[in-house]
Amino acid sequence: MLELLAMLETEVKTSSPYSQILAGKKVLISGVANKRSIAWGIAQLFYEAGAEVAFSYQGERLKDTITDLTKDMNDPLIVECDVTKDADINSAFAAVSERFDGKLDIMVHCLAFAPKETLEGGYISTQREHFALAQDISAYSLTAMARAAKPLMQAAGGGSILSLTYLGAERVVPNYNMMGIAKASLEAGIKYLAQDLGPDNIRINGISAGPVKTLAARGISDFTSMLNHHAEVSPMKRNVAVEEVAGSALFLASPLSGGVTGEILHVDCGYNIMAM
Ligand code: NAD
Ligand code: 0WE
Repeated sequence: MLELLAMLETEVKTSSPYSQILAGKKVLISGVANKRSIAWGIAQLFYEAGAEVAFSYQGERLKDTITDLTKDMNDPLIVECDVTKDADINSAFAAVSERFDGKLDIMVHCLAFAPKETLEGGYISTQREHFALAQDISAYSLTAMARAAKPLMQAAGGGSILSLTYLGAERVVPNYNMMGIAKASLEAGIKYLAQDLGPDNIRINGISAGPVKTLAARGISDFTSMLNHHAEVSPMKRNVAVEEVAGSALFLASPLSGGVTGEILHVDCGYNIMAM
């Protein structure tokens, strides 16, 4: 019976015209920290859509986590890349190039960091070093990774780059503080990169996701009451699911979104349109 259900499921998946929309596409995904990571939701959907997925991670201890999560995938490349280190970016892309025959079709940038102190109290008290670190990891890293990905995407005849952002870039979200400034920089970077990469048929877009309870959210005090507020105010009267963020990522990564670049797509159950 279970076998029959599994077969039916496979049938439904493979008979959908879009089910293998990323067949044979070479993808690099950064930012998987655990099973709740938005990057992991995206990785699973892209894999189901036929992509060959490689992973980059921040620190040695995440390697086992990703190896464990991906045990049912086809022996993916899992490579260290702390984005604060140029040497890591260079060696990670060298490994990606070797694994993918010098080509890359899709890159997902799904990481951010600001020191804890900058996410509480007033933004006005942000220290110079904390500001620089948040910008380095959360915004500059997209530029550095896009530059490293460019020759591989040129070799593939084009590509699609995605990054994750948040409404705090556009409007004041209490306590998002330093991350809001870093996301504003990330979003402006997406637009300038779209100009630089467009002639090579490389698109770059952002997804502005509503709040999701991930590791990055767990450290935030009162995150639960924020989720409740979003669910009450948003037109859809609920919060967004990681699977929905992944669905929009699949659209932006695939030829379905050909002609879309430099765009920030809100995937937040409509929260951003509300004033009250
Ligand atoms: P997460 O904690 O699962 O992912 C954050 C990732 O950033 C981790 O994998 C971490 O290892 C990585 N990272 C931090 N510093 C790094 C460094 N120096 N080098 C390499 N990697 C580094 O949390 P998440 O919520 O899945 O976050 C992913 C992205 O989604 C972030 O850009 C975040 O700003 C964005 N986002 C999150 C939400 C939310 O509510 N969770 C909403 C909108 C946007
Ligand atoms: O981008 C984010 C969070 C990213 C993040 C989270 C942390 C927590 C632990 C960056 N740096 C750190 N540094 C740490 O030390 N989100 C969109 C989730 C988020 O974080 C908030 C939010 C929302 C939403 C912080 C305050 C208010 C709202």
